Amino acid sequence: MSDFATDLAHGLRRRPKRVPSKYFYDARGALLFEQICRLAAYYPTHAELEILRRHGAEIARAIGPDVDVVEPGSGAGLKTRLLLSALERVGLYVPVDVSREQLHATAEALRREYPALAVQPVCADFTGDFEVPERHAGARMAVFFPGSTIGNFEPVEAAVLLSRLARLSGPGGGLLVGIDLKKDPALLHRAYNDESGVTAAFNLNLLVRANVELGADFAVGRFRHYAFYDPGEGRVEMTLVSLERQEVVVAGERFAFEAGEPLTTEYSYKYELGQFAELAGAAGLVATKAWVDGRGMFAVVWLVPR
Ligand code: AVI
Repeated sequence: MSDFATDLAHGLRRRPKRVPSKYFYDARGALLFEQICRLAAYYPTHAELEILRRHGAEIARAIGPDVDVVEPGSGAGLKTRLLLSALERVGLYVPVDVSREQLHATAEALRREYPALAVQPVCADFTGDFEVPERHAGARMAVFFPGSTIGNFEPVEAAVLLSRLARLSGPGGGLLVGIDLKKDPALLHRAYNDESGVTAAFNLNLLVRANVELGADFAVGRFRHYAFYDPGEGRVEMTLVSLERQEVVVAGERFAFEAGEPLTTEYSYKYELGQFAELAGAAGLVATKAWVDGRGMFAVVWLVPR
């Protein structure tokens, strides 16, 4: 059985029902996510790009020259270009992603744009173990983890992931991490419930993917995208709510949904800078610098081993 089948069946047995958000990103999911990033209401991308454009030189100074860059969950690469252009003498760039086509297309484009740069893509799920290609002696490693992807992990898992990435970066290196900041819940609501319905399509695509890849029989029209901010938990929760009592078969197993029952598809944690520094501390990292956009929506943090 595929990991997707195992994880989905396992998540459907839980109460409340859950599925890991990493399964959003099949080819259609990746495209829908790119569309989300272009929405005016989805401020994280715009805010992070503003930070990288405005503070690129200072970020490059914090990271230092002669560095290799690894990017887990690399995606389409606009932020990557801003970072690579700001840094002084990058030897090697290692994008790590599950989407093979996007990974190789991005790698090819970067090789053309940065002829002096060695680009060695790794097709892997960065939440598991992955090998980084052989590096030249003495190379320092910066792990670039933008987009607030760290927010999609529950705090304990996030600390585990940060400490794994810290081991990858080694003693002289560090992690450049994008985090979404706590803010007016009305802005969060708009960002995760856009009027054009792109986020809804992105969320529902998980069921489409299960039908196509696993032969599941989700009646996609009988589920509704529902995202809300829980201020107590400090996270946006994306759910798919069953509009009626129904049964679904996944990998030969039958699952019952009550009318109104949610399937949680994603958590997106929002942090205060101090809170995130504490989380990083639990992973053996110190936040030495942070850059925030003009509206105080998003931060890019440079973390180094303690
Ligand atoms: C990838 N990740 C950081 C996005 C987020 O905001 O948590 C995924 C997303 N979900 C809904 N819109 C965007």
